[in-house]
Amino acid sequence: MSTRLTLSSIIVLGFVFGFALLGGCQTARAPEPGVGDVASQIYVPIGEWDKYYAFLSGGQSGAVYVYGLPSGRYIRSIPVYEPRAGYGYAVTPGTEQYERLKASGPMWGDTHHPILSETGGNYDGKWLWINDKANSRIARIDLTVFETVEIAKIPNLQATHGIAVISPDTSYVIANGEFRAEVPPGRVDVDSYGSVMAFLDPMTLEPRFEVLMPGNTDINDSSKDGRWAFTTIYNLEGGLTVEAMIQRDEDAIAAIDIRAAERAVERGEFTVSEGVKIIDPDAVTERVLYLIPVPKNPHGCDVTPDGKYVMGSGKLSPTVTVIEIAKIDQVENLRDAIAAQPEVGLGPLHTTFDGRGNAYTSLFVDSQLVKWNIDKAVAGDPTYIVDRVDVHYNVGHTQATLAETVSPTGEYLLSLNKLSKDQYLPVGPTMPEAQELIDISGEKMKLLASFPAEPEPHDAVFMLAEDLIPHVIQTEELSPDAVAEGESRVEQVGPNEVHVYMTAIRSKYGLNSFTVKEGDKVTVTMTNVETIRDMSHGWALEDYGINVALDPGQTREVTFIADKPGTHWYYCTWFCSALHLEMRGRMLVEPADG
Ligand code: K7E
Ligand code: CUA
Ligand code: CA
Repeated sequence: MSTRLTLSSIIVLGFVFGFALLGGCQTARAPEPGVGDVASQIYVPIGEWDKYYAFLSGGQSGAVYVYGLPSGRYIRSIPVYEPRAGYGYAVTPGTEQYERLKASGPMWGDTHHPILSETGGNYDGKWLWINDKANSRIARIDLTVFETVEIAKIPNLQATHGIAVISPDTSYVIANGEFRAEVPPGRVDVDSYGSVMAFLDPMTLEPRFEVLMPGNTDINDSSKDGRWAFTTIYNLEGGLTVEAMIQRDEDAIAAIDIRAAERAVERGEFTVSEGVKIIDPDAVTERVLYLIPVPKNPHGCDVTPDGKYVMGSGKLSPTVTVIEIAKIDQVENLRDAIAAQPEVGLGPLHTTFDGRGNAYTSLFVDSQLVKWNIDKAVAGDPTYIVDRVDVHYNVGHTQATLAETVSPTGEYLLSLNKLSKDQYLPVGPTMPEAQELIDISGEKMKLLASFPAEPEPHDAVFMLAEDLIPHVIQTEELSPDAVAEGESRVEQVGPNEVHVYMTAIRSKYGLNSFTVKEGDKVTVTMTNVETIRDMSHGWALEDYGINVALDPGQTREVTFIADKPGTHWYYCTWFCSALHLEMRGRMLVEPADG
């Protein structure tokens, strides 16, 4: 009887369920995290979107990787400091992107920290910045098109490492130089090596001023009210060798009073180096710099979502130092600003938050993430450790969903692991790095998924898809220099200079062929006149190393010397239609000798 009842209820349920599906209702969605089995928590049905965008540092690839979470779908890369033919990015001399990258330094980079623009302490979906540690650069990415739009070398520093947005309204982007060198230039003896914290205009990336820093500055964050910039310092010793850098039992978290620094600039209390105003905290009338002692070679620097504390993760000390921000300029002895120093495990590197009063610290040596309660640690309650989960292996950076904003969602956490060892199919002596997705919505953490990463995963930031999607544009707006349909043409602009104007649309270029003379300087301006999303075209020119990508509505330009006589086909590099292969034409280069 009970069997029959169950069976019939299943049939009824199945009927209702199937009916609902046919009706287009979203009852097939995966259950909310914390409910159901692990597979269903990361399963996003085909055709549906992930809840989060994840922007991951691409490490030595010099790119930013975009994933969807929780599925772990790799969506695309955003090339920044490296050419990427697939997007026609910076591969071709004579294009804007190539010339911008080239002018800023080498054609590769070492990216670590993606950061997002904020309004009112929440992500506003406009910009993403990422550093290049290897070449002292920073870049700005436009999130409406997921493209790099600005790259700058930062004066007076070596090894841009920590970067951060000054909350709550992105008043500055800050970037430190991790390595101490002749800063400002002219200081040549190693005893006076220095470095700076650069306060950059978020749009132009030019420093509005820089502050001279002691030691090796590492990771940055800001207070939620825009008053303080924080950075960890691991080499107050000023050592030049590993041994020398670990002499002292204490280094510091530095707090820079931004308003005081601005007032110092107003009073003219600065020197100028490489065109940038540099403040020496020892030579100003108002206190700008506070060094709060924290144990041995700290690494991560993280401000709690409520803005109350800044934390330094111990690295060589098994502790996290919790500093009460409101006390920094109130106490006589800066040690009195330390609210707690909980022991968390071996090799604490970074700490992130769920917005419910818990901190999550990555433990490199223990290969663990540890969840601990901030209030309990501050109150001296020994039961502050809530949970531990093993990760595979040696986690570096970790970040929870929206943990850097004033509104964390406390749903997922990404563990960015330095070694994967035996986790994936073997691919030779070097194995991929690993990223693991952890559900943090419940009391206990739950490891959900693992996916490999290119070297070297450092940091990640997340945006709720519903917050970013409205900003993402579907097609480019036609620029004033766009080539209109029917206006493709060749113009002789000088004795040895030709300007070609060409449209691209399925499945034809505006010109089937054009003729130039050997040695001519040729500029090709192309517009993709498509008006629907995803209809991209390319323009690759045989034997000239040229590939230009054209998003719908986009106009791009390339300039080159026609130094190879003969027939050179150009063709579309994006499979745009059934006649994609036929979408091509010829550049005919007449030999110079006639
Ligand atoms: Cu710890 Cu550059 Cu974020 Cu890597 S830094 S881990
Ligand atoms: Cu246009 Cu293929
Ligand atoms: Ca040290």
